[in-house]
Amino acid sequence: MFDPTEVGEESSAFYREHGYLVVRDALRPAEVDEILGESLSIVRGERGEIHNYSAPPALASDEDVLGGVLCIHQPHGSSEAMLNYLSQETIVDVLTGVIGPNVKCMQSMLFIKSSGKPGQAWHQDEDFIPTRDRSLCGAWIALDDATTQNGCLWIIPGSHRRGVLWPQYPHDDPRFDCTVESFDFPYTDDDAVAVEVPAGAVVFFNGYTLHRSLPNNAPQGTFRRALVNHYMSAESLLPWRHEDDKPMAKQDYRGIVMVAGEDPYAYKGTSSGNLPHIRPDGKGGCGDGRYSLREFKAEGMPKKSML
Ligand SMILES: O=C(O)CCC(=O)C(=O)O
Repeated sequence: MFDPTEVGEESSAFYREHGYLVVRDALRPAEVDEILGESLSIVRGERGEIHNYSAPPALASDEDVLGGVLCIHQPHGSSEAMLNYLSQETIVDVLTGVIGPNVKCMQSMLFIKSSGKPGQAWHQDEDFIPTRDRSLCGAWIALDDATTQNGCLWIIPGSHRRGVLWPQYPHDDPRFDCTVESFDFPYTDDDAVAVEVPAGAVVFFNGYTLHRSLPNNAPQGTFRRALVNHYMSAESLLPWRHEDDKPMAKQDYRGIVMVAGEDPYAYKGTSSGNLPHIRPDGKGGCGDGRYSLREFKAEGMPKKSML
């Protein structure tokens, strides 16, 4: 695993070749502490309402409050600190190296992932956030030391290169949350590397790179927190949400934040974006229509929505 402290052409070349890159000490300890403090305020409901989430009683302990949440999507929609961290200096340096001079962000996710919480099954982020030029890049900021025990990322190096989106199915594997799983790709779990990183490191990964995380099996009362921000080239339209009656080829989601360079579509304006919301962790089941891979292959596509 290439693991530079300095970013530059060599690290961009590694990213292009392997589909990911680790930058240690990308954030100073004070920056990590600020994000952790802000995370607690968000989960306590002090930064405004979060769709499908009820803020806990004021007297609840920090551990209990954090322990109830797997992930909050779009925290930058309610927290100014989270919004500012979209443009953190080292992160933007790497992004302009691997994406180009003009970079926009469309998503943030704050994973709290306390002990006992599930991981995310194999997937490619471009399946969920399609770009037109394969420029999607996740910047996964470790807020705690991430280990195989507490559910670090696993990545299949080079899996982005073919530019293929593999099929997905609604798995029934209790190790993972309810999001669909990619399958039928020409790699095995043995091809994956565990990306164990200290707090303050950032893992950058391409939108076609297959990745997953396993459950947090660390002792009760501990967390594997990470803030994951997603970026792409500002030149690409973003056909992410069907917002009006435009044909598919013209769809361009504008709930974006520019973090570098110029927005060639600035004349369209921006929208406020998806509201902050909670990601279901599958506790209590994932609903009907979950399949083992064998059943899925035998029975074909389920009628219900797979997402
Ligand atoms: O942090 C994790 O456990 C999973 C993150 C992930 O899969 C993603 O950001 O796409």
